[in-house]
Amino acid sequence: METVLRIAIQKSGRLQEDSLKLLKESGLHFSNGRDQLKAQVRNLPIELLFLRDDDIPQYVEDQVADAGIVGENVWIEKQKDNQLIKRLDFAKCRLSIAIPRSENYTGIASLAGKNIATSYPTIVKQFLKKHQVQAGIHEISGSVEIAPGIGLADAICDIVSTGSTLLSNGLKEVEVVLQSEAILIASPILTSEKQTLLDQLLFRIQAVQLAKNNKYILLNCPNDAIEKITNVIPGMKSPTILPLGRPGWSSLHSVVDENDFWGKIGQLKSHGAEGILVIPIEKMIL
Ligand code: PRT
Ligand code: ZN
Repeated sequence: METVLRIAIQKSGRLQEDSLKLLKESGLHFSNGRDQLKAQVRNLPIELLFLRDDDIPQYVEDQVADAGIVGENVWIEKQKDNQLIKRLDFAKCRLSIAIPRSENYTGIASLAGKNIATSYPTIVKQFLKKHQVQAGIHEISGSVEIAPGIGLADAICDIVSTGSTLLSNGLKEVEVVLQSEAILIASPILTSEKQTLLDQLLFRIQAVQLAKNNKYILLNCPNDAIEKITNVIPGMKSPTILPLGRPGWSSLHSVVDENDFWGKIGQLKSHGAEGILVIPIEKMIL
C-alpha cells in the first residue's frame, strides 16, 4: 500500500482559510467541501483531515495525523508529543493578561492573590511560576473576556489581536505572556517515507514564504550607475544586466526583500534609476 502523509488542519475558524491557501500555493491539488472530514490530495500521496484546532496536537501525538497546522498557543498549551517544524507567518496574535481598566497595575506582583480566568491554564501556570507569583486560575472554555464583568475573576488571560475585544469589555492589557502564529507541527516518529513527504512539503512551503517576502525588480539606469545600484540590490547571486536600445543605458533585474523595499527605492532613484517596475514572485528557491 502506498504511504500517505496525513495533515490535520482546522475544520473552520481563523486558521482554516490561510491553511488551505498555503497548501494550495504549495502545489497541492484538492477539493474541500463544506462538511467534509477529509480530502485526498490528487497530485501527491497526502490526505487532509479537517478537525477542531484544539484536538490537532492530540491527533498528531496519537499518530492519527502525521502533521498539522495549529496556533502556537494551542500547541504550547496542550504539551503533546509533537515537534514544531515551521512557523507559518499567519494568524499572528498574542496571549495576554488583562485586568479591568479602573484597576491599578504596578507589575506582575499586582496579580498575587487574584483569580485569573483563562482557556490556557497550563501556560498561565508556567507564567506565574516563572515570575514567582501566587494566583488562582479559573479555567473556562469561551467568552473569557466577560469573566471580570460578571464577577467570575479579577483578571483574564486570553488571545489578543487588535485589542478591541478587551476595550469593549472594559479591560486593559497588562502582560504579554506569549506571541503566537500558525505553525506546522509533526509527529516525532515518522517512517522514512512519511518524513520524505513532509520534507517535500516543507521545501514547497519555504519557496512560497520566500517568494512572499521578496519582489522582482526591474529598472533602467545609466551604465556608470550599475555598480552602485548592484550594491543596493545585489539579488540572489547578482543582478541580470541587459543593454537598452539607447546607448549608455542598461536594464537591471534583481530581487529585493519586501521589508527593505521602500527604503531602497530612494537610494536607487538617487543613483539615477528610472522606470522602476516591481513584480510579485510566485515561488522562490535559493
Ligand atoms: O472550532 P475550533 O476549536 O477549531 O476554533 P477556535 O474557536 O478554538 O479557534 P479560532 O478559530 O477562534 O482561532 C484559532 C487560532 O487563531 C487561535 O488558536 C490563535 O492561534 C489564532 N488567532 C489569531 C486568534 C485570534 N487571532 C483572535 N483574535 N484566536 C482567537 N482570537 C479571538 C480571541 O479569543 C478574542 O476573543 O479574538 C478575540 C480578540 O481579538 P481582538 O482583535 O479583539 O483583539
Ligand atoms: Zn479551538
